[in-house]
Amino acid sequence: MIKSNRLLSQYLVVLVLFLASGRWLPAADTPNIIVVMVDDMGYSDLGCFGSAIETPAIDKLASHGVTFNNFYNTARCWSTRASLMTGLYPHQANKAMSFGPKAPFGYQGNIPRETLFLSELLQNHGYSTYHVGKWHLNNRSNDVENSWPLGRGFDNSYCVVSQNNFFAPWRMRDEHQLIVRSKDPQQWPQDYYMTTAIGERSRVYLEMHLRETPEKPFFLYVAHTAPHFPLHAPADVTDKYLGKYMHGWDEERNRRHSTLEQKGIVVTKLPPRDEEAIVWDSLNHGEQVEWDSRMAVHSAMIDIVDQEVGRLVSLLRKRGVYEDTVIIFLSDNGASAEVLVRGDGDDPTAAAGSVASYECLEVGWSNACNTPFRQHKMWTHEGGISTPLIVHWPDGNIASGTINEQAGHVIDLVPTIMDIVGSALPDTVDYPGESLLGTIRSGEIRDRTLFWEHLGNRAIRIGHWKAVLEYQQPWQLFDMRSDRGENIDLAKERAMLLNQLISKWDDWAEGSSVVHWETLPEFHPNYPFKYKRK
Ligand SMILES: [Ca+2]
Repeated sequence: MIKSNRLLSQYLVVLVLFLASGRWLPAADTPNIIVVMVDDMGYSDLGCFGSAIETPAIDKLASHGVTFNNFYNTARCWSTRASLMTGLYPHQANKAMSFGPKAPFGYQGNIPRETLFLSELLQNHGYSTYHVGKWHLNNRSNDVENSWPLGRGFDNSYCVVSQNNFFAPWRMRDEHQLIVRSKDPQQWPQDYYMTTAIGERSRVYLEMHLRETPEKPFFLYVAHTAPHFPLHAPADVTDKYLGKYMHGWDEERNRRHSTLEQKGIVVTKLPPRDEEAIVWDSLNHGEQVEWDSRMAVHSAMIDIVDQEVGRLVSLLRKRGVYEDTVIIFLSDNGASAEVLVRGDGDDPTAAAGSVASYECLEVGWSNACNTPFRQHKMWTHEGGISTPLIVHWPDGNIASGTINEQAGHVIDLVPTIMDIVGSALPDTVDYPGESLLGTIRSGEIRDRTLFWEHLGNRAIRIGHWKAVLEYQQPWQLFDMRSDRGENIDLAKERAMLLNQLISKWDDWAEGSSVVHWETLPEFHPNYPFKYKRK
């Protein structure tokens, strides 16, 4: 009986391999590509990066893939998405801000029609292309259709338009249709949750693809809106984490810092608590319970993203396309210290994470989520621009299970993905990024020169040196080999080196449509926001 079972299973394996190689798998040199991007996740929010949040599916991608620990985004939602899609710095794509046609190029918000998107490049290379979730690249002009996913190279798109309620996102673009539903959460299914819906549609597209165009490789871009505020999550998942953060943000930072060092992901002195954050011990018990619940909801939001990643991976396995699918995971910016109430406002009597609440992490927890770094979303210090980047590709002959210290930036993903699929980049464009495929396979490290500008915050990294400036503050200089916590400012000690870096930043700014924030006052009368003050 055992023997016949074994024979049967061997026969099934052969049958599956035959069917797979004959029809269901794309050619070996054209793997499928999945990009999973999360929104406002802190550097150490994944379980494998030191948090207590349960992310087993993403942790497994990391342990079987290559994890970049020196990878960067642009510090903000739309600008990172512009770079992800175009391979350009956001200013070069006219998407540093969305100030409209009167602003200088770079800050208007309309990505030029002739700037090709990753989706268009892959579509031209024979890929079926699917978008699910956040977009944030539509513009202010009347040419709305052209700037939505279906106008920019995606065959199918399920696009979240309103992001102010995870239980009732009342405006969506489902393919070409703008769907406007009730704002009243009572009119929505009680088990509706946006992250789950995004995961479900991802699997619907994947099943549809394998049913209808299995001969083609696919590109699936899953842009989760979690864990961006409002802090919303189903109570049963939040319950898992309630009470687990009563130790406060200082202790949480210490725990994460310790784990990051033990794992060798980042070794640096932990910077002091953000000066805007309240001292935990000065809070009374009731206040601590309230803050604990916020972090519990944040944890639940990431936990649910992970569950959806797990379901997607299971489907890839079930359909026999797991081995030759590249999965790339990252966050668009660091955790956010913003204090904003949008949508229908916050009912202070509502339970944390529930539909009538509208709360943010704020500075204390954001500081902890960005451990071991300084600052938050919107800053160009390490806490604003750093993200884990995980590249998982079972058939890709990659250095699986390694942590890669190569400095990289989201501008590298277009060159990397086009390198992976074996297609040349358009030679009409001077792409600022580089393919990471070589280092994904060999682990070899090269010096890079990378630049940032957002809201007047600036940075440049050359090799292990980073110069960084907070708007209206002096430039600082840090050694990234030993001080990613940005604790020891070497600006005075290494003034000549700093001047060289500043000069390079100025050259880059001039050649990349970056203007000095000081020259744009009419476009941002309310800046700088009080991003993190309670
Ligand atoms: Ca974001």
